[in-house]
Amino acid sequence: MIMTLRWYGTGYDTVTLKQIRQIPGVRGVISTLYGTKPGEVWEREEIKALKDEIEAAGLSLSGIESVNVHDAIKTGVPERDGYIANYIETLRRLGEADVHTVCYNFMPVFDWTRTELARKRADGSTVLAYTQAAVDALDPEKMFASIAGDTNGSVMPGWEPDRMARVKELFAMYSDVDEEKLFSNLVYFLKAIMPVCNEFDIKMAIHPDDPAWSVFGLPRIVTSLDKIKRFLDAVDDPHNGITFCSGSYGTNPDNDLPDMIRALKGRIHFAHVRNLKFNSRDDFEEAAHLSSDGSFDMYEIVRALYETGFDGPIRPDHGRTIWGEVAMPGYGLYDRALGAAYINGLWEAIEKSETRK
Ligand SMILES: [Mn+2]
Repeated sequence: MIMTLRWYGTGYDTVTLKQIRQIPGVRGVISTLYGTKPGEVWEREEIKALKDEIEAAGLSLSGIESVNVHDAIKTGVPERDGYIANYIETLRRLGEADVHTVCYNFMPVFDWTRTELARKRADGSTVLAYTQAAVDALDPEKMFASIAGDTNGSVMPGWEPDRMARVKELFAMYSDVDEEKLFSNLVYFLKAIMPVCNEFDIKMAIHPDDPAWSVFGLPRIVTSLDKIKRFLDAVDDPHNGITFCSGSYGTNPDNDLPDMIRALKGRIHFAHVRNLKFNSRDDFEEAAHLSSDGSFDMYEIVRALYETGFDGPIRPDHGRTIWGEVAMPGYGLYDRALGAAYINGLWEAIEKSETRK
């Protein structure tokens, strides 16, 4: 595995490359051209500038999170072919720049859903949290306004204000898109992009839906092992793979995370590792990465990645906000650095105990 941290870019992130370089074992960052809009072709100069800046700091650009997929592709309207052509061109340019891992998602309207961005835990830290009752009581158009006060001035990826201003319109676009239609639109997209992925060895890593069930009646197709297998089989190419995000699949306690990792051997191209604490089945909050702080067995998750020969980029996922840091919720430096150190420690222990046998 290659330990990485997500980095939003100069001007967007409160964390600097210099700081990331000082986290032991972190070799790369996962980034994106944050200023681009879904559907645009990425400029070669901008890709190069991002890469050069990261490399000048002694790190690698280990992957892109995300190249966002335009709503026309997700909804399958006739304009999708033009947007797919643009997506292919962006992938080509990333491939030419020696980028080989691309994360994306196929979630309608909302990239991810939380009901609180700063729930206080017993230790005084604040975390993102989700309560089903709050979602059920909420008008989706007001979702953004209800959490916007807690973003510490950051623009939350997937919750950009200009996008949220169009929520009503977005819901209308998806009104006749059910799970089957969304699935066939995903397959159509994947079949179209596989040739360029093969040409440049670009591993596509779809991010799961978060949470792993339908919210606001919107369809969700990346939520469980059965559903993942269905689209991996539909486009059976090793470049069609997944991001294994423990904190997203883990929102559904029926998902056996280590078992999923083993079943998906060879198709996991990127790993997000984080822990959740369940207060009830319908209420969870993000925890420190340490197993005992949450509900997941992080040792078993990392062990399953090790045993399946996972060699892609891995990153600690959302961290708690601690030590007075002011940062984008989930994306401060301190707790993610602790998470990286912890995952590195688990990995070293597993590797050494395995090779000593
Ligand atoms: Mn994730």
